[in-house]
Amino acid sequence: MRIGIVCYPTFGGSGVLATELGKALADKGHSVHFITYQQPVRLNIFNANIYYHEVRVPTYPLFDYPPYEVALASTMVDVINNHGLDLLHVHYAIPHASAAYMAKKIVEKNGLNIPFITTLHGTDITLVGKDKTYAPVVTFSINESDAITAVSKNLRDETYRFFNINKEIEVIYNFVDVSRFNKKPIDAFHKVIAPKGEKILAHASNFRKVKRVQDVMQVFAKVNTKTPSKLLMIGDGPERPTIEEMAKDLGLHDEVRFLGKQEQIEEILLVSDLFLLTSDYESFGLAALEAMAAHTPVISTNAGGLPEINIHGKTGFCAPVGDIKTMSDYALELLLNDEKLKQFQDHAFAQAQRFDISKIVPQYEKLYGRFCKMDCKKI
Ligand code: GMT
Repeated sequence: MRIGIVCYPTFGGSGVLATELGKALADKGHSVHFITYQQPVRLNIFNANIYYHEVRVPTYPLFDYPPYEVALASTMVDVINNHGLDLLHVHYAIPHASAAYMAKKIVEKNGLNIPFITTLHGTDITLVGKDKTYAPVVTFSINESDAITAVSKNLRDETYRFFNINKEIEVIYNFVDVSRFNKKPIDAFHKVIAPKGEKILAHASNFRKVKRVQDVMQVFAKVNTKTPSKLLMIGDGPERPTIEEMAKDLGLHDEVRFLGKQEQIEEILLVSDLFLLTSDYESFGLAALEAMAAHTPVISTNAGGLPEINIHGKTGFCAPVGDIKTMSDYALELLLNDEKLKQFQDHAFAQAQRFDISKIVPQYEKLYGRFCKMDCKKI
């Protein structure tokens, strides 16, 4: 099939997932056309089946806000016409679904029927999408999608709750390439981070308010009073300066390391004993799944779709949002009991295997197959 993928090219979960999906589809012989304003960060390989089309947004003195959505729709039309796409798969509703709708309508005038599939990822619904500034367009473009998928049952249910959706939303969970994470940890790396054999806790996110990174720091502060430990903060974003200050104020400057954005996140997760995700909301929590694939149990909140991924009492623990004490007690329950920690590590890895790329990508292929025209190249 010839598939157009539209996503945000950044480190955010939706962009990572879309890029990994495109790479996997290309490996299976499909032609994959990424349409974004920048080369996606995870698109770091050469594959003859992958094409990248940059959306250029010319500036003009009249524009306070250059019209990205118009440029995106026009690029989609161009790629559909010049590369004979069979379908478009857009990740994150805003503004990708409405741009896809516009592109679909434009090519329809030339007798082309291009289905578009919208995958909802989280904040496109729960935070940004439901804002009344965007809601009418989001509702319309979701309803106009030929198929809609959500990355968890929770996100599907939230979408029905917030918007007037008159179509089925199918759940296709996010995935992880377990083979990438299932490696031996690098000993030397462990020694550099924790020279005295301290326990290592990790957190990865885009440091936005929704992640409640202050809670990560507070949980760690409590853990650190009971057991020698280090905290690795992976990623970057608006809350980082505040949280760096907080680490200093708590006297944890030497125990916390800010690693910034990391492409080889698996190496860090592999040396970590626990992963912390204290978010206000996560539709899924791809970062938690990646941790589990690296045999790292997760202490998370029970918000959104997290309990669908992090099985309480098995792969880690879930606690109410903001409940620092419970989260730190759970963390210590594992960190102070090697046998229990090992059990949880095994369960975490087994859970990650259920979300392996080999199990989820065929679900997308099956979905695409429903819309594939008779003359569509099957592979
Ligand atoms: O986590 C973020 O803030 C980034 C955001 C995105 O769209 O890039 O992530 C959302 O999509 C991810 C991939 O499906 C999910 O794993 C995240 O849980 C979800 N984030 C939220 O719901 C806050």
